[in-house]
Amino acid sequence: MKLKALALVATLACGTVYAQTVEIRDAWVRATVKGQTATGAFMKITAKDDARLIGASSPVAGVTEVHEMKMEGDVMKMRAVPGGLDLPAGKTVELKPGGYHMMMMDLKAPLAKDSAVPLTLVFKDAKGVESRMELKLPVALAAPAAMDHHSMPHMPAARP
Ligand SMILES: [Cu+2]
Repeated sequence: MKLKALALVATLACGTVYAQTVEIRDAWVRATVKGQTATGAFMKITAKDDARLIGASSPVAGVTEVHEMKMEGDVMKMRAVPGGLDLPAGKTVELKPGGYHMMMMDLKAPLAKDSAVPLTLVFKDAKGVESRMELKLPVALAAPAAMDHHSMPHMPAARP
């Protein structure tokens, strides 16, 4: 069981997914428990040319939205990012706990640790052309430490 999980994480950590001009790294979804109906997905997104993340969907969730967390007085609040998330050319935008995140709501079933969740991202480039990217995200309890490339021992056998 442990070995299988490690292999999955290593594959995703070493693999990089490209749409035309967008790179996604270190993507993961937070595991949920029974009765929990929402969770967050996190990743690093780098667009080669100016673009915008305008939507997302997943078969495991009724609604998937890009959210941001903001302090309002003493209260941490989150809301959908109006018009989508700006991806300035060459700049890595990080979706992480406490900041921007992909909110997955109306979950149809609990997301078990070490499973994988399909996620489709929809981007719009500066010319208004939309493109889709299909991802498969590992489900974890917290940001997998192995996703830090620099601290990860290199295991050639585990590479795709
Ligand atoms: Cu949210």
